[in-house]
Amino acid sequence: MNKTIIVSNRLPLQIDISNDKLRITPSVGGLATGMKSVHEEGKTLWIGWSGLKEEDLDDTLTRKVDQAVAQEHCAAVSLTGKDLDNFYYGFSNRTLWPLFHYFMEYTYFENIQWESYKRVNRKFADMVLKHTDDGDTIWIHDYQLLLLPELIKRERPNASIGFFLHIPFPSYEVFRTMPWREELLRGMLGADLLGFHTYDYERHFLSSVRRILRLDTHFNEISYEGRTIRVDSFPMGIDYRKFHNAAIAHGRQNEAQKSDLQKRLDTHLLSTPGAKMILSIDRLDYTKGIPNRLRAFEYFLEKYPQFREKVRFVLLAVPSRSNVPQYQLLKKETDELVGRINGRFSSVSWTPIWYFYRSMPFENLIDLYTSCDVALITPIRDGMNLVAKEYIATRVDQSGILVLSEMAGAAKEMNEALLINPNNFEQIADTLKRALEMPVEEQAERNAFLQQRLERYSVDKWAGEFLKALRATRKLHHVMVSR
Ligand code: ADQ
Repeated sequence: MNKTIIVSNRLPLQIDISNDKLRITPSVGGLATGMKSVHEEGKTLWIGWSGLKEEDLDDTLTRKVDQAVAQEHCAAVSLTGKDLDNFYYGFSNRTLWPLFHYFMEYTYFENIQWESYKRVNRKFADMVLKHTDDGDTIWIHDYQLLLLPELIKRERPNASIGFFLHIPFPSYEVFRTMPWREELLRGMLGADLLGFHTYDYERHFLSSVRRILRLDTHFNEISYEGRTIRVDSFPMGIDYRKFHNAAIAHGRQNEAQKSDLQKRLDTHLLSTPGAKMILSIDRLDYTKGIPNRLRAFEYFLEKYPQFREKVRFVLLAVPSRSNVPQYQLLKKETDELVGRINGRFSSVSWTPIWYFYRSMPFENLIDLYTSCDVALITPIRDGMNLVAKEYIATRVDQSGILVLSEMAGAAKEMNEALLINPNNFEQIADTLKRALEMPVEEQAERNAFLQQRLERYSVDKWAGEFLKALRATRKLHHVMVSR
């Protein structure tokens, strides 16, 4: 019987080892949640890195890890510290990530890292080939594995291979600067179906294929090496019910059930009549526009002093890729900006910014989403942005306003949010004022539309639609071959 294989850089689980004992916990990230419905059917295998370096495991531990992940229907690809430096922190996060997000000044092109990227994609391919037969369906995720579709297609020509990119695909003018642009495109074209979050990314990809590889494209199809490849957009959703129901349960908590964070939030809201809270949540990443957001907030306090002592900005930044130099600089810049703004505007009873630099458990995310009147999400570039969707899903009484950057893929489907250009401080300050003063009726009207859409296009629908389209391309292929 044909199998379905999911491949991503990381497995959807966290492994902790202490005294040679393993503890496995499932990951809570968007991808892990999204694929849960597919993976839980039990007929799929998920291939990826376990999160543990090869050097840290002896033969016995390796065997234990393999057995433990196998029980979760997963298989682990083994990566060394050097692989991580060059493939993950190197080519993936110092070349592809900045380039695809239009941060050309942060983009390094280094041959050693490219060679490692090819080697690690080969390692993934070997693991996939070990576990697949020719008729299987294989769904590959994200920018760390751009070469994998071709490596598999060569050996499994009848497998249905799908590829989904979670970050933007940049315009041709940016992509063409990549020294290995042809190899990367040909790598991706090993897939039968290529999925992107938005139509724009799809268009950019098709344009690079036409102009760099000189291939013919017909609407969203590419003819390549006797195959027809389909390219389409599949905007990723969230587990709407999980967030919405958690917010309903949260609203029913009595005092004893509340978290310490919630108690602090309540104290603040009760002690300041008319107090409002603005929230932002992201990984500490330069694409997320955190310094811009802070400067825009500072400008807002300058321009509209009536909001001083009334509005608090809760900034939650999750540590990320902290051994890449740009991320260290960003951390320093963020710390300094928060310090400067708090130093400048704080009074005895009020601090304008509450800054958390850590990951938080799901319960605390719900505390924040449900307590804050405005979500201020201002990426400079973002493939989609799930936080914007999660915020709306938790607004059970349909109050709350989402202020969202036009540069996030999510803006394409969230027209009822207040959309801003993250580089326009004047516009952000005015929009914040508008959000804080918006009548509840208007908030409810906007959120009703947003919620309906998010509920309809939930993440399992996204996964289901992609797999349906992938299986349909296989049928199309069979019809064309038998003609
Ligand atoms: P990310 O860049 O990681 O994802 P995002 O889409 O916002 O960005 O997803 C972040 C996830 O992490 C959310 O589900 C959020 O709840 C969770 N999270 C954020 N802060 C947290 C915290 N402090 N503690 C715990 N959890 C936290 C990449 C792309 C995006 C794209 C997704 C999915 O960069 O553009 O939307 O993949 O394709």
